[in-house]
Amino acid sequence: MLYPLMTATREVFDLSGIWQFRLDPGQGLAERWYERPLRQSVPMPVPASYNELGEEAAYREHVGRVWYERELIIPRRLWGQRLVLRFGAVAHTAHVYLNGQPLITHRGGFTPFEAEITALAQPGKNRLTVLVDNTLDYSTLPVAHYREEPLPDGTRLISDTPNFDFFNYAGIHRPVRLYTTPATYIRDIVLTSTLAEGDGLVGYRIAVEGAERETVTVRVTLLDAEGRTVAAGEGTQGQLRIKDVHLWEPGHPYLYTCRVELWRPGETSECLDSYEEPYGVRTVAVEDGQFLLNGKPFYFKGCGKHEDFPVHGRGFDEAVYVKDLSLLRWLGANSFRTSHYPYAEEVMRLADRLGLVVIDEVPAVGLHLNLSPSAGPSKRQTWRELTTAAQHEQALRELIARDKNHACVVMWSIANEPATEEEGARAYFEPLLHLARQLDPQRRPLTIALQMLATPATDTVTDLLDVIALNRYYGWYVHGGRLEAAQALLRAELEAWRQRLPGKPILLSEYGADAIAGLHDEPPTMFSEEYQAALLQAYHEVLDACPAVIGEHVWNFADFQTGQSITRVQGNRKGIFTRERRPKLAAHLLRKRWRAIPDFGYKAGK
Ligand code: BDP
Repeated sequence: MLYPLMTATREVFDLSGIWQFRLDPGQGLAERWYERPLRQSVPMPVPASYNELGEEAAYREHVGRVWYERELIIPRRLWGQRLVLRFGAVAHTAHVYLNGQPLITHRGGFTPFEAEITALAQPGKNRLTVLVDNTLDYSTLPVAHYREEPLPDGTRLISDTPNFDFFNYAGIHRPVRLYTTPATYIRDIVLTSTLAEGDGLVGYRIAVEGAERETVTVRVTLLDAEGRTVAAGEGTQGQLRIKDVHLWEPGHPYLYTCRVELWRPGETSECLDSYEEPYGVRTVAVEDGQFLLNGKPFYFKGCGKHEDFPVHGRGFDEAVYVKDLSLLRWLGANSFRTSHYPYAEEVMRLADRLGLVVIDEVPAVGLHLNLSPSAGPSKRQTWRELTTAAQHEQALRELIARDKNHACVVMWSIANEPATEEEGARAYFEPLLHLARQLDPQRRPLTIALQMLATPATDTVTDLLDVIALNRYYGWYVHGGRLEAAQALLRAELEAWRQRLPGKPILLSEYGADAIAGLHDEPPTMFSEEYQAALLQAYHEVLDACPAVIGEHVWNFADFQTGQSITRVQGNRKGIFTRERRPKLAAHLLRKRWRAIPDFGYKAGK
């Protein structure tokens, strides 16, 4: 799926701003609120989460439906073009209506969707209505426990408790745009690269739609960073050779531009459609226990993150994205994971540009019914009770369709902390892994971040993956406060993985400790800044001594909001930065370490 771009043949209109908004007490659909202008509405920004934008608990703890509406004025001169309405992301289910007519429904809160509106729209004023439902359950990604229970006073309590550790922000989270294309247009561009003796071979496949599809000529041009043509070809597929190619990698994020044009036969002055895709040439492979980027052993230094910030919650904010990636570079980090869902397309474009490597994760989190404290003592059968397979497949398809050309994406994370030790896990994941390998034109490596019950002795899935990714909390949830025990347990587990799956690289995809900024103690105790720093330091000693470890991602980049519970103090405090992005002691420790670790060849000779 192409990112909406303004080109010589396309226009983009941003529909951000203040929309009308109303919480739905339950009757909105039955009363067909979409058929007339929204009554009793309040102003609400788009894009943003709505949860923190009202002082009533009803906003914050809301479960169910809300309505958004705005006027959409379409200039008459656009008629004759394809008019497409595109949503960057709506959490979690969106029903879109135009002038009271159903337009599109989309399930899944982190990937874009779009619909052509040419048939329903009219020149001038239109009414755009979006019904958003934030309900999650055992069939959705992420997974939550939806419950309705009677209270002694005769009322009903509806709760939707996340089976994951971040706040279930909701709303129209990413930009809504109206864009145009000509009637015959470029629908998709697929790019791949291989290297041959210093040259780059860029494979392309172009999907064209529309009545003139069979007759147009497709021209593909690769431009270097100065805008000079370095290779060109014709046709819907082919391969271009870039002589003495500049490779994309951290420290050298060189981007070419792939310009695609449709030309009518005989026409030489104006092309029918054009699009420009930034493209970094690089290769990725897992070989001999190493993660190879451009053939060189890469060491991941970085963090798991969240899209999370005060006031707008999970809403799109390019200032925060720029700040975060700048802080990552300040730390000397070279990578991050999009824990626990796909991030905004704009973040991916920035990462390409800044040379940050990304592990791209689908929103498959909470696929374990025996992990959370609310799970209770009785052992549940996760893979019998959950019905997420269809949604998981859709999320994977949509993520790969969206991010397949990004140089920054070097690996797909198929899930975070699923019950891979339970019966049924292998049958659940095998087809998904097969699908991911089929869908990705660049055949990137696959991983799953494993929770602590998935050990070398119990896990049933990881032999199918390319990289073992471990989320480990020794010294925190297990033997809290005891760093010598944490080191011994981590060391033993790494050795056990090496024995079970020799030659498979290991990434520490999460490790960390909560620290309340400003809380100090010596000797370090849990929740102090000193303890967080000491725990990271203790892990680093073990990781450095283990050649199979190809990287370290601290949990988490910044403090983030969660649901209310007795283990969270206004959220999860494992950030090395506060929620406002101020550094804790640990950030300085990591900065010292990571600036001394090279991106490539760190473990050479170890
Ligand atoms: C891991 C999860 C992550 C949590 C973290 C924690 O992957 O989402 O926030 O633990 O407990 O299990 O801090």
